[in-house]
Amino acid sequence: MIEKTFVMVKPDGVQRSLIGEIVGRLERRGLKPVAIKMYRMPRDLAERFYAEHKGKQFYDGLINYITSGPVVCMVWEGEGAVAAVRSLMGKTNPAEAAPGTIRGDTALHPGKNVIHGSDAPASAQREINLLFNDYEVIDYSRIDAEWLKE
Ligand code: IDP
Ligand code: MG
Repeated sequence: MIEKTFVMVKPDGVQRSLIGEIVGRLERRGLKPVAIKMYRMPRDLAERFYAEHKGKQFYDGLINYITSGPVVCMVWEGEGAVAAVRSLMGKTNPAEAAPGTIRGDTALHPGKNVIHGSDAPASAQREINLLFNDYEVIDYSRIDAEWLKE
């Protein structure tokens, strides 16, 4: 199934010059970027974005972290895009993330884990709607489309 997923380079990823590395890995996997923008997340939006974590011990730190600097917000599309990005990202705690994954290769602490990716198609849609207007998500085909499917 062709899906869209929401991906964000978190403030530490931007500060540590990992935007290109992350975009490159998603491109190389065969996923197609359909929206990209740099953004500074206001606190109220961060709270809506991470509403499911309200009340957890790491919540305040998480909101401070995600609003601490610019992020790069993106929508990526492709066959099974949600799971593809989750597998490229690696586990939430970089200490447990496999080598070869983005977190396993670039991060050390769960509170600074470089990248966000939606965990299901429904949350992807919710997150895309929070960060993008319809006209910012581009509908186009790429020349390699035939070479990415059976
Ligand atoms: P995910 O980003 O892999 O989907 P979630 O469980 O949805 O992980 O948590 C959202 C974010 O909250 C994580 O990416 C991480 O930045 C932060 N977080 C989760 N657990 C911890 C923790 O134990 N300590 C500090 N930050 C955490
Ligand atoms: Mg999550």
